[in-house]
Amino acid sequence: MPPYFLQHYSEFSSEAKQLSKQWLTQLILYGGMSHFCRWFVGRVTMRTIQERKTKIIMIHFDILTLFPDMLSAYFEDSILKRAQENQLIQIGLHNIRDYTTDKHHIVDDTPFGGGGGMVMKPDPLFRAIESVRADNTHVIFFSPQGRVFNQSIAQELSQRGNLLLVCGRYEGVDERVRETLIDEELSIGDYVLTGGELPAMVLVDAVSRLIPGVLGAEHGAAQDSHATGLLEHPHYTRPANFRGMEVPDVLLSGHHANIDQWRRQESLRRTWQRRPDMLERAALSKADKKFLVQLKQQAPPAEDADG
Ligand code: 4GX
Repeated sequence: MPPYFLQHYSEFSSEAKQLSKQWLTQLILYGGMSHFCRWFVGRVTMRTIQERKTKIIMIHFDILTLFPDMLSAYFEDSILKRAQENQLIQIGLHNIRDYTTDKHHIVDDTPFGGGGGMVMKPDPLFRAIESVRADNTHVIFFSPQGRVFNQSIAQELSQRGNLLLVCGRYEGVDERVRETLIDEELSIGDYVLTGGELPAMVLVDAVSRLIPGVLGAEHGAAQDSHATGLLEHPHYTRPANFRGMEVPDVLLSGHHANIDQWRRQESLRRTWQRRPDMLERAALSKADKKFLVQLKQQAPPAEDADG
């Protein structure tokens, strides 16, 4: 006994038979497709979750400062704002002054031993750090006396889940804060600033863009200069002729192998001319080394004005 809807199948006109067959085929096909789609979407989601698990899901920055407004404007800018909306990074701004207990909310005092300037009092900083940090928090203090921040430190820090950045002002902080609460002291370069706020912004920016998903899918951080160990090749956009200045022919050729080779060689040329020290740490192929030998025969870096 066939199912009810097929009981009268033999009585269908050939046209109707044809039509019902078509519908049935479509039904099976679409059913199969939707099943496949659901399976596929599931697979992609699974893979994304697995990839995220092996890397890092999100990084949480806390920043202690006397001037939180200086930082909030920057973090509400496009890329870092989107990263926060997408739950890839979290940024907590905390005013050190909120952790004072005295009537006048005083955060600084004159140095023991005399001399000029002011020193940040230990108590507000102790209270702030102890209340904000978690067990796994890495506490960073900015000063010119720290290890000089670079791309590999940014990479290292991007593997951590919780960073607490302490921004000092005045002539410095009470030494007991450093000794007791600071895990690492960093400098962003050999010059003197008025506070740790700019270094904190620099660190958050450099570390955040290494978190998968913060930059667009198209532009990952993997191709960065410093990630590849070389400086970047020159870039051009339209027009091909701007005030008589031409774009190199190879970039207009559409020949991708040649374009890749040109870019690689210009990277090597730039690095050799401007930062020869970086070549010692770069990962170089046989072809790269051969090209460098040629370059070095042509001219030493200091004498070569520009490429
Ligand atoms: N890279 N500064 C910190 C306050 C201070 C003074 C003495 C400790 C001891 C800087 C830099 C920097 C200026 C931030 C002094 N803290 N920080 N500030 N360069 O110059 O990170």
